[in-house]
Parts: sequence; structure tokens; C-alpha cells
Amino acid sequence: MGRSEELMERAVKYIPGGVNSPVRAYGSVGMTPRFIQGATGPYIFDVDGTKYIDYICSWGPMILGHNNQRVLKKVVRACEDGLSFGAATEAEVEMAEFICENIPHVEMVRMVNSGTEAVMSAIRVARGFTGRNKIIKFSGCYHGHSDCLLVDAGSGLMTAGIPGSAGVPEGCTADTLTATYNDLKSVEKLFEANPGKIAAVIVEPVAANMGVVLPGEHFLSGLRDICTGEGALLIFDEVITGFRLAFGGAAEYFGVRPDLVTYGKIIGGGMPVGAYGGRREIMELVAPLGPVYQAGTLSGNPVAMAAGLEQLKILKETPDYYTELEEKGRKLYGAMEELIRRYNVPCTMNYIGSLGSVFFTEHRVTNYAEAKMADTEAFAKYFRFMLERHIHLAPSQFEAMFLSEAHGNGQIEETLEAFEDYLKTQA
Ligand code: HOZ
Repeated sequence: MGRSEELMERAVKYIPGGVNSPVRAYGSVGMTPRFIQGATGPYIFDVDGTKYIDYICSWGPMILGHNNQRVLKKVVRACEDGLSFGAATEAEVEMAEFICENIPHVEMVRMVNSGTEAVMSAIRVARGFTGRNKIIKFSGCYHGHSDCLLVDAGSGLMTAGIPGSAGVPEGCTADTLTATYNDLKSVEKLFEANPGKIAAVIVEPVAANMGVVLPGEHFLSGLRDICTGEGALLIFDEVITGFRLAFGGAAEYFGVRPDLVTYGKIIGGGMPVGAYGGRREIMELVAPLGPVYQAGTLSGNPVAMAAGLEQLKILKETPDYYTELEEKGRKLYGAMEELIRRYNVPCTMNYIGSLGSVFFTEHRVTNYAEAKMADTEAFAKYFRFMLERHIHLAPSQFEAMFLSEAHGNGQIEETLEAFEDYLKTQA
């Protein structure tokens, strides 16, 4: 028995399922999770000292690679001043100035502690602003685990095959309408059936919690037009795409301006942070300025602000990173696509920039129903093969691969070799 197995035996006694977030339990790939000891650059090490090339990157935030020294130094420095004050700090002001001065569609911003909190709060302010209750989300999009959004959510629920969560009263989801990703007609129909009642449409501009699913050419601009026409707000959940697809996230990448945007862990450089922001007249409704209540002792935590701000500054200073990430994505995911074709294995590759997914289905994947057609058993076999070859992938068919600035040609080639060897076992 390895150390991970030993730790899991201890963990399950006191932590539900042995983990603090379901997907990492490795349930859908039929293994004991690797317990992690540390990480550096593109590598992550388990407690047995095995080194893996990491494509989880903490589900996105480690865009500079693990343990970036500049970020680390700022964290250590901030720790020396104190870990939490529950009071206003200069670091929060700098963070807000930095985001608002660099992201044109964010005129005001509020820091919170996670993407879940950011989205929950953005929905509340959208309802407060419009005086309407209903919201539209898309099947397969995941917006955190607040009650009203646990409807056909992707990520861990999709991995476990749970359409909605127990413990969520019907009343909490009564105002959540679901549309089909990449299908503007499904959105129009909901607006027709609910005139004047829909506060907001929330979308992952690139879906990355049902595997990576790209928006069709006119999907996001179509949503923009519909929302503008209907007096509803458009919310981009950029927890994964923010500061990753481009510095200005998917909004910049696709040239579509949302009314509100939500960010998650990437703006904390790996520390627990989230934020929501957008048009000033909407954000001015947030307490204490306005009547929409939202609060938190750890919001704007000084250590988290130090880490996040340094990471964002590095990204801003080095726009080439984004071109490089695109190139690395093409090199890795493009070559995987080519190999799938060469070995004629029934898989489909979806990718954009540094995000990618191999779906174990030969059909195109453009929405939740199509993603669900993937063979999860086949994915599990592939996952185990790759882990054996020291490639650390998300343990679910319905999560993304993340590349970082620290991934170089060497790691990409090693990954492609392992992938080709896997395909050979299937051809
Ligand atoms: N469901 C999360 C990613 N979409 C995973 C969170 C985690 O296990 O850390």
C-alpha cells in the first residue's frame, strides 16, 4: 500500500468520501486519489514522491506554473504583516484599481472568497437591479454549488450523474430556467414564455465543466443581443476563462461585453479568491452603497490579495504569455487531434487556447447532451494509463486540461508520447 492509499483510509473516517471536493475522490476513474505533497513549475509530486506533469493546475489558477517565485515572495511578505484583519486594506484598493483599470467591462468590483460566492452574489445583484427573479443557465454549465444553480450542472454533478442536488428545496430552483448551450432558439423560447420576468442569462463563455465545449460563432454575441433586447443582464462566468483565454478573458477573446462578470481562483494566484464586477450602475446596488446585501470577513484577505495581484501584474506585463499559451495549446491538443485521426480511435478533441478535452465519443460535442454521450469507462481506462505514465489529468471526463506558462516542449512531447501509446492500445 502506498502513502496515498494509507491517507485515504484515514481520510474516509472523518471527511465525507475522504475529500473536500467530490471530483478529486477519483470515484469515476476507479482509483484511490493521489495525495499531493507539493508542486513546482509544470510538475506535481504525490506523497510517495512520484512526479507527474500536471494538467489540472489547481483547476486553472496556476497559469504561471506552480510555485511562481514572484508570487510566493509577495505572499510571504504579506504573511509577515498578518493573516487577516477583517478590515479594509490598501491591497484591496490596489486589486480593485488594477482590475477596473485593465478590464474595460469591469467598472466596479467586489472581492469574495470563491467562484461559487462570486456567482451567487452576481445573480443576487442582477435580480436586485432588474427587479426580476428568473435566471437562465445552460445545461452542463457549472457555476458553483449555490442552491439555485444546481440544475443540470456540469463538473462533479455530471461526473457522478446527479442532475440536481439533494437538499435543494424546489423553491430554490423554481426560478432557474435551463437552455441548451449553443442554441439561441432555446434561449429565445424561454424569454417568450416568461416575458419581463428574466433577470439574467448566465453562461460559461467557453464551457469547461462538461469537458471543454466551445461557443459557436454567433452564440455569445447572440446572447448579448437577446439580453439587450429583453432588458436582462448578461453574466459571463469567467471563473475558468478569466485572465486565461486572454487577459480580459473570454469577453476580450470573443469581443462580447457582458454586464457582469464573475472570477474565481485565478485572481488569487491559487489562494481562495473570487470576485464579481461589471457596469457601475449595477454594482452601485451592492451594500453598503446599495440595498443588495453581500458580505464576508475573509473577502479581500490581505494574503490572497498579495498573491492574486502579483499574478495579475505578471500576466499584464507579459502579453506574450497568451500567444505562447495559444501555441502550446495548438502543439499539444492539435497533435492529440491528429493522433486520434491517425489511429482512428473514436474520440473527439475540443480545445481553445490553453484549455482542452478529449471526449470519448466520435461525435462532435457542442452541448451537454452530446458531452453525456462520451464513454466514461473508456475515459477511466485512458486516465489510468496516463497516470501510470506520470501524466496528471483531471479525474473526470467532464473537466478540462489546463496548460500553464511553465509547460514546455519537453512536457508536451512526453505527454504526446504517452497519448500515442495509449491510442496504440486501442487501435
Ligand atoms: N469541480 C471542480 C472543478 N470544476 C473541482 C474542484 C476541486 O476538486 O478542487
